[in-house]
Amino acid sequence: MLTGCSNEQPTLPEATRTTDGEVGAVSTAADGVQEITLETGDDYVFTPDAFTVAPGQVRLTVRNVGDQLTHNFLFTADAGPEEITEQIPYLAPGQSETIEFTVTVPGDHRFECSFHTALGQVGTMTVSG
Ligand SMILES: [Cu+2]
Repeated sequence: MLTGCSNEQPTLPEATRTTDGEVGAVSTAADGVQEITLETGDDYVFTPDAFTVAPGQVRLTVRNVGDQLTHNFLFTADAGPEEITEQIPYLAPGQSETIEFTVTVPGDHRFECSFHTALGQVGTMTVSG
C-alpha cells in the first residue's frame, strides 16, 4: 500500500472528525511532516500497535482515552536501527501528548509503555527503506 503524499483528500468532511488526526493512519501535515496518532486506554494496548513511516521527521501523538490507567510511551533502548530518545514519560487518563523526532535508517523500532511491558503493551514502528 502506498502512503504519504500521494493520498487523496480524506473521505470524511472535516466537521465530522473528532480530532485533527485520524487514529492509526500515517498522514502528512500541512507543514510536510508525517503524523501518526496512537490511542491507548484501560486495556494495555496501543492502537495501532504497528505502523510504517518513511525516513524523515515524524510527529507522533499518543492519546490516553482510558478512565483509570496512566501510561507512557518510549522506544525500547538498543532495540532499533538508531536511537530515538524522545518519549512521553507520563500520560494520565484523558491526556494527549505529542513528540517529534527524525528517523533516517530503515528498520523496526520496538516501542512500549514501560509501566505495562509485562502485560504486553508494546508495538512496532517500521521505517521504510
Ligand atoms: Cu501502559
